[in-house]
Parts: sequence; structure tokens; C-alpha cells
Amino acid sequence: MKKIPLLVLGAALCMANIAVAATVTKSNSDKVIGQETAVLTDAPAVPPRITRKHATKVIVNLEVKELEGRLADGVSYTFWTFGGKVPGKFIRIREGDDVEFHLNNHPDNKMPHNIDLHAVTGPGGGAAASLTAPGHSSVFSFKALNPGLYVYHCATAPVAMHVANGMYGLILVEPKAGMSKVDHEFYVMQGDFYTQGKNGEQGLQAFSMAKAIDEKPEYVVFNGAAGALTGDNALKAKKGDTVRLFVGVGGPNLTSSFHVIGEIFDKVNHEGNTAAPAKNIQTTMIPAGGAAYMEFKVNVPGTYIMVDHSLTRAFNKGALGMLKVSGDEDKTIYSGKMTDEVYLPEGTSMRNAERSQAQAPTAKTKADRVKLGEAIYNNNCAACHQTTGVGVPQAFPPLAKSDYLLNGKAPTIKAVTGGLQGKLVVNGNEYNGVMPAWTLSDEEVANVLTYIYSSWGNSGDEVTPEEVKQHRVAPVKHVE
Ligand code: HEC
Ligand SMILES: [Cu+2]
Repeated sequence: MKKIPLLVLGAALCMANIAVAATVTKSNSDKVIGQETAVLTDAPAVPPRITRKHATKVIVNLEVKELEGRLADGVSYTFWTFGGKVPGKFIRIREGDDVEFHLNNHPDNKMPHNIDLHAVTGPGGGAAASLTAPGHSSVFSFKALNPGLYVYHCATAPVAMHVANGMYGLILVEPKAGMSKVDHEFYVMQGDFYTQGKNGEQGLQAFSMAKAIDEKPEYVVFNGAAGALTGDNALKAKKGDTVRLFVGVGGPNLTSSFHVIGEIFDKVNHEGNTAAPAKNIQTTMIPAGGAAYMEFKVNVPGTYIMVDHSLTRAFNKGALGMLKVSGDEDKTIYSGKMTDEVYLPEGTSMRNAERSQAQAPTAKTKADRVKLGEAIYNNNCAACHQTTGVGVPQAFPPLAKSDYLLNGKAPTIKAVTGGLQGKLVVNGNEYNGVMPAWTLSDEEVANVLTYIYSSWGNSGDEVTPEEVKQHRVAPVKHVE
């Protein structure tokens, strides 16, 4: 009778010991020790696995750059990027880390930007704290409470436009236990692009807000361009290797049905969770603003095609990449028949450039001016003010029948050459946005404004290069 309580006591002591030990281990691994600067990589590269067994302070330096780049063969686009490429730099940290985030907006940029990291616990995911004007740098910090693979993106209004221009990337918060070693890790991110011109139309393409609102992209691509992962850019592995793909969807709109033709994912961590992989998956769905990672062993050499299994996106709009597996001459039907040419998206390099990139001619008549101005308008202004000049409610004021234009030519010339920001009332509606200053010549400003004045029920005035010269102002500095 007396033995039982003793046993119970012994068991209780024993459990208490275990509990104490567990607490010690936990607090050790939670303690933030030391400091390091995050290694950031451009897709498809991934920063090295984290081997440290404790949390640390991690400094992340990310620079926003707006730059023209290739979207498809003969098609270029002004991308807004986190680090110079689409998708943005891959960030890899560990659960429990204290992150000091520096968002730098390059002085050559035209727009303010910020960052919302889905790995952040806090209002806006960092967005309000990181709103940064061109030529400025913002700092905020957060603790990585939850492990997982997370999307980050710009959240500056109009948010969908910033995201559509390429402002997204992935941040991996490794669980405390770490991640297993594999032979290759790759970074792939899907995005939908909305260009004024149809798929394949050559030259620099402006953003179409109308197509974005309709969710009708001309391009759906991996890693920022059609062909970013095909041919010489294909991912590479050797027979017998284990491969881990970190796949995100920046959107802004489309969900990906991600699939690798000829492979079965041995493990999929749905929605970026680090706890429980699903096994033996054919196609995994990745939502806009979401991510997943998957592992598989490549047993057979050949070329494996990665697609969004909504297949016209893959074969007609660009969402197609390749993983080339080398190894013994064990030719499969895939490696035998699939060539880069066959699988390049249709239509991307078919059309000839109709427009010559030569110096724009000088207008001799008002009609010339209107015609030349239309092209300038479509390339520079239509993205926000829309091809029909109607603007976008709450974001971009109209130019069609705009009462602002009735103030006279001088304020309009000032707005275009110097930029415009702050509260503005057009046709009774308030706007509070930022229009960058345009680096256009006197001739170009004259032409685009003559086009605007001559269109959509406006006054029909002509603006001459002399008037532009007279009223031109230096670009206004953005204020925070
Ligand atoms: C990135 C988006 C964007 C682009 C591209 C853009 N604008 Fe604007 N524009 C704006 C915003 C935002 C405002 C209002 C600014 C404010 O709230 O102070 C504006 C205001 C204006 C206004 C005065 C208001 C009105 O509606 O009459 C004129 C004129 C104008 N823009 C002309 C142009 C011309 C010409 C171009 C092309 C060379 C152009 N914009 C390209 C965003 C843009
Ligand atoms: Cu932005």
C-alpha cells in the first residue's frame, strides 16, 4: 500500500526533470545570439541551408529597382523589382530570428514602394513601416515567430499594379529543427503580366490596368520572363539527385496548378507549411500570394517540363520551365522528342518588329503632333490614365474631359515635366497619389499633350515645344 505513492512520486520527479531539461533546450534555441547579414539570391538560386542551432539577429538589405527588361523574345517591360530581378531576392532565415529589414528605394526610381512580408506578425506585414520614397531607405524589425515558406510583395497603392510589375518574392523561415539536406534547391515563382499589346507584340509594352482588372493576362511566366527556365536557362540535376523546389505565386491574380511533366512529387509541403508533407502528388495548387515546396528524386535522365497545368498558360503565355537531368544514355521518350524549340511558347517570336526604334520624327503639323503623341501616350501614360483617358477611380485621375486641363497649358506642362503629388481634385473627385516626373523631350511633351487636348472631348488646343520649354520645371522631390 505504501509502495504506490513512492512510485508515483518517483515518476513525478522523473517527469519534472524531463520538463526542466526541455525548457532549457527551448530557451537556448530561442535566445538571439550574434548577428549576421542575410545572403540573398536571385532566382533560381536559393541561399544555403541554415545550420546554426540558435536564433540570431539577421540584417536584410533589399533594394527596389525599376528597370526595363525582357518579358519575352522582342518584348520588353518596365519591371519594378526587389533586387533587380523578378522574382525578388530569396530570403532565408530561421524561426526565432530577429530580422532588421532595410528597404532601399533606388534614387533613379520614380515610385514610392514598400514591402508586406507574409512571414511578419504585425499590421500590414511591414507595409506601413516600410513605405519609402525614391532615394530613401526605411528600417523596421520583426521576429520570425512562425516557420514556413512565405510570399512577400509590395503593398503600395495601387497594390495590384505594383505586384503586376513584378514586386514579389519568397522568404523561407526554416523551422528550429532545420531542413533536410538535398542535392539541389531551386527558386521558381509564377506571375501574370498585363501588357497593352497582345502576346508577342514587339517592343516596350506598357501595363494595362484594364486587362489586370479583367484578370486577362497576356503573359503568365516563371521567374519574370517567358523562357527564363528553358534552353540554356533550364534547371540542371544528375540522375539519382534529390531536388527541392521552392515555388511561389506572386500573381497578382492567377492561381497556379503547378506540375512537373514526368515526375511525381515524393513530398509536397502545401501552402508553405513546414510540418507535414503530403506524399506522392501529381499537381499542387498554389494560390496567388502563396507558396509550396516539393521534393523528388530524379531517377531517369531527360528533360522535365514544369508547367502551370492550366495549359494555355504554359504553351501560349509562357508558364513553362525545364529541369534537365543528365545521366547514362538511357533515352526516354521525353528526352528524345522534347526540344527547346517545340516547347517555346507560341507566338512570342513570330511577329516582326514593325516599329523601327529610330529617332522619333519631328512634327510639322498639328495632325502630326496628335499622331506622334498618341504613341507616346500609349507607351507612357495609358498604364495609369488608360487608353481612353478615363483613369481609374480612386487611383488615377481622368484626362478625358479633365477640368485640371482647363487651368491652362502651363500647369499641365509643369505636372508632366515636374511630376505631381499630394491631394488633387479632378472633376469633383479627390486623388492623393504620386505621378512621377517624365523624362520626355520638349517635342515629346508637346506631342503627348496635344494628343490629350485633342482627344476625348477636351479643348483641342495645340501645345508647342516652345511652350514646353518655357514652362518646364525640374522634377519635384518626393516627400515621405
Ligand atoms: C504611374 C501612374 C501614372 C502614369 C504612368 C502617368 N500618370 Fe499622370 N497622374 C498620375 C497620378 C497618380 C496623378 C494625380 C497625382 C496627385 O494625386 O497629385 C496624375 C495626374 C496627372 C495630370 C493632372 C490631373 C488630370 O487628371 O488632369 C495630368 C495632366 C497627367 N497626370 C498627365 C500625364 C501624362 C501626360 C502622362 C504620360 C506622359 C501621365 N500622366 C502618366 C499617375 C500617372
Ligand atoms: Cu511598389
